[in-house]
Amino acid sequence: MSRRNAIGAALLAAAALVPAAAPASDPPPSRLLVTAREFSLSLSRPKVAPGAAIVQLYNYGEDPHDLNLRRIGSDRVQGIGDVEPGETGTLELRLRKASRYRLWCAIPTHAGLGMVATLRTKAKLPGR
Ligand SMILES: [Cu+2]
Repeated sequence: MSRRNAIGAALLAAAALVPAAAPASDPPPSRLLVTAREFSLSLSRPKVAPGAAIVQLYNYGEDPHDLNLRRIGSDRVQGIGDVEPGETGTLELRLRKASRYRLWCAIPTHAGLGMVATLRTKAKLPGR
């Protein structure tokens, strides 16, 4: 084998090691930013794609806040614990399609003062 052919063979071998692209059934996660302040929760978008999701809570307020999330019709609560002012907390979860989720801050009195929001998910998974 000539030197040039040897290099070519090495490049082909390296190309075979490059991982295949992620399958269409595994789209990138939806992302939602929730901004907390006294006393509101603002969503970066009202509706996101179902499936894997990354929710972040940014505390733009002066007091600690947390974030709880429950699909309407379910008892399961997922959440982000206390986040200090200026800090961000992150939650990775899976969202069901065509659902509504209640979001709230569970620190006493905060939800009643307005720290509640509703998130909706689209009917279809992305890429299907
Ligand atoms: Cu709060």
